Amino acid sequence: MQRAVLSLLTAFLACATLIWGSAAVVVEAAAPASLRVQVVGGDGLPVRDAVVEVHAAKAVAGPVRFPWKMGMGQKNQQFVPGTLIVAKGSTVAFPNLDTVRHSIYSFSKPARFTIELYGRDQTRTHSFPIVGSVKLGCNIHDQMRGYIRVTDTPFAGKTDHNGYVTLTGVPAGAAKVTVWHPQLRGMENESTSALNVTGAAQTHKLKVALR
Ligand SMILES: [Cu+2]
Repeated sequence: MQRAVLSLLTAFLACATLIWGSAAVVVEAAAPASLRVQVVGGDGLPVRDAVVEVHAAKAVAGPVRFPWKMGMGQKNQQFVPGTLIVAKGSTVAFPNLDTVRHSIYSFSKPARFTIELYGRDQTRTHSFPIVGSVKLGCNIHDQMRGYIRVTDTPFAGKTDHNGYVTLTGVPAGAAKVTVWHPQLRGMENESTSALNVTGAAQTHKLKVALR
């Protein structure tokens, strides 16, 4: 009796291993390729807070969504985060987390607007229906600078302090990669180049000229 149970168990384990093993293989094959991009300046040093956008040859269906908050706070007389990527059409919240009042203005082409002074723990919102970059300022505090990058691709991210950003799920094939940074030399502070996405994990180094 005991032996019968044991052999049954062995058979079950062997079967489970087989199923588990093949499932693991399938998952691996279906996993989206990750594309790692490093942005460096002319001196070879990493550029942080650069926005990298990849437009694949094949359009991606469905709305663009990002995992981070569509919010730009004001804290310690700074816009936080200093650079925010949002999907085209997003509404961004601007909570004032300071004890002093702030205003917000932008003269940038994709979104010209003014939000009058508002105080502590108050929030204002603004929508961004046009793709491009928006430079924010405050009428009271001249040193306050914030940037909103409005994009229409889900493959977008901001570089870390080592200049790296990882974009997942980019379809293989010919693609266009755009880097934006407020100090980048060139039209609209952008630099665009062609890129072949292999479908496997790959790292792509992009050199840009900064002011
Ligand atoms: Cu201010």
